[in-house]
Amino acid sequence: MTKNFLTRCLFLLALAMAVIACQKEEKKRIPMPTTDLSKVSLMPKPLKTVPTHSAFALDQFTAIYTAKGDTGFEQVGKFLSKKLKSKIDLEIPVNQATSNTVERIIYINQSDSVKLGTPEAYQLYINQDSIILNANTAEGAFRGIQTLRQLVPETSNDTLAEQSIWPVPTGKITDSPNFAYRGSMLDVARHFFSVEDVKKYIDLLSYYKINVLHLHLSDDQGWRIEIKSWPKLTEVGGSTEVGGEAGGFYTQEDYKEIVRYAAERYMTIIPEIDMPGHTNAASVSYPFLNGNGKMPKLYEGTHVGFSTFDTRKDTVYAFVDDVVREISAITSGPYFHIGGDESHVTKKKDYIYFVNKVEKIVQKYGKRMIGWDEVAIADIDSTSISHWWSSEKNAKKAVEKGMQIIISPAKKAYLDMSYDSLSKHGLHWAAYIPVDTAYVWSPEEYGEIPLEHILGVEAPLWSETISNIDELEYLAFPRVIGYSELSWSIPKNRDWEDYKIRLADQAPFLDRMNVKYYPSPLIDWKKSKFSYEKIDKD
Ligand code: TNX
Repeated sequence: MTKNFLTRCLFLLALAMAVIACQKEEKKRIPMPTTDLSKVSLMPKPLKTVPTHSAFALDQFTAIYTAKGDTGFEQVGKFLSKKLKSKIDLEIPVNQATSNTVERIIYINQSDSVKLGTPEAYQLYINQDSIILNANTAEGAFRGIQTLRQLVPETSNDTLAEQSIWPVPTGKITDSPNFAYRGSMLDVARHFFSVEDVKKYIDLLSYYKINVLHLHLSDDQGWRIEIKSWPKLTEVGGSTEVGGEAGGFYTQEDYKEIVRYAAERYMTIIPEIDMPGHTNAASVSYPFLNGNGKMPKLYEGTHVGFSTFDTRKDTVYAFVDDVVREISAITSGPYFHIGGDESHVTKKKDYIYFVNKVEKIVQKYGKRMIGWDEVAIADIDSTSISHWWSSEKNAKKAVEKGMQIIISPAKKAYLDMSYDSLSKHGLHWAAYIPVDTAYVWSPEEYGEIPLEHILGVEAPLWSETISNIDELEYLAFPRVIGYSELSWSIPKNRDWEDYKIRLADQAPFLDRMNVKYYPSPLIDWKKSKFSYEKIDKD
């Protein structure tokens, strides 16, 4: 055996290995959109899905048509077109005169026959040459197009046709929410978040059919909304935040823009002015408000429960009246949240006196009052709403008063609780909340709240430990997706094993949106098939 011969053998061996490697490469998974409607990872899970195992070929010959008039359907069609353009870079015309290039249509139809009992219900009929979305209201149609956005594959099926086609699996989806109120809360008081950040959060939430964003606009560390009759609230009270950074606030124009942007996504903004506790920033701005007997100073720490308004002064109620009036005038939704939590330095009788009076002020300006669960100890009206975060006793008291309850138990639904002891952000006074704990519980059975008293579910995100959008996203995603399913989908359709696969399949969307979600080790993100099925080349 010469050296030369050996070199040649080694060379041939290397070549053979390279060829085998190439063949293996060939056999690698090629993403192929599924034609099985029941296999697409929809989030939240729809009420009912019936696959018919074929595909609607979404392509350049597709057009969107909608119900006309001022019903809002045309805007929904345009929203869909815009979102598909950014997803797959395809321009889909909306309500343009029929031309002979149109081969397939998406029709967004106003239909009174959708008998699902809620304004947000919709039906999707996907056939080979048409997709028909039926809804009673544009709000229902808007929820329906979120499902349709999720049905369109991320990449086209280039191998099967001359032009790009995005096959949408055929079948029928019938859908309607389990709860009318599906929310998240953002604390913009402990750390301020810009209008752009809030808009991004709204846009992401609306993709998952969440329809309420509650903004915690004031706390000890900051006052975040312009009140024209009391300008120092923002000049002084808005000037700092936890950690001593610059703080910030929304002008009324900013706030109106947030409300408008949310309304475009059929989302209600709920303003919260937390009182009579959590009011240090207001009292620093106008010291006559203060009732804790100390000289108020700007506060950049994270303790709670040390501040209170002086509940026995008429001028305090004149102040509250102005604040509620100005904010209510620029809030299109029906609710006003008065906080009412952790008023540890307010005497019980003063607290009751205060809440009773403020409830009337809120009603005077045409809003329904919401308060954290403590408010149930006052003489509350049955039309007001209790926001259960901590005390089951208070929640039951609210039920006895005939009130509706929003379910936000800190142990299960607080987005500011860390995932585990290694988490970069968050607190853990209530619990560690890994992604499975966040999902595997039932709002319907949490405590003994009769179902008819449950308005819905909300996941609050307190911001003591987060100061920018990346950190916000780290705590909110992916858990908030689970809360969307807990509030939209019926218990029978919720299952952790099935959910965690669908959750992994959210990665391409979240990545495309540049969402810095927490890559929980409980989720097999890599194994995700991204809504595609494997095709075997053999
Ligand atoms: C309790 S929940 C609070 C907030 C804190 C939060 C931190 C509630 C009504 N009050 O003031 O930010 O815990 O997790």
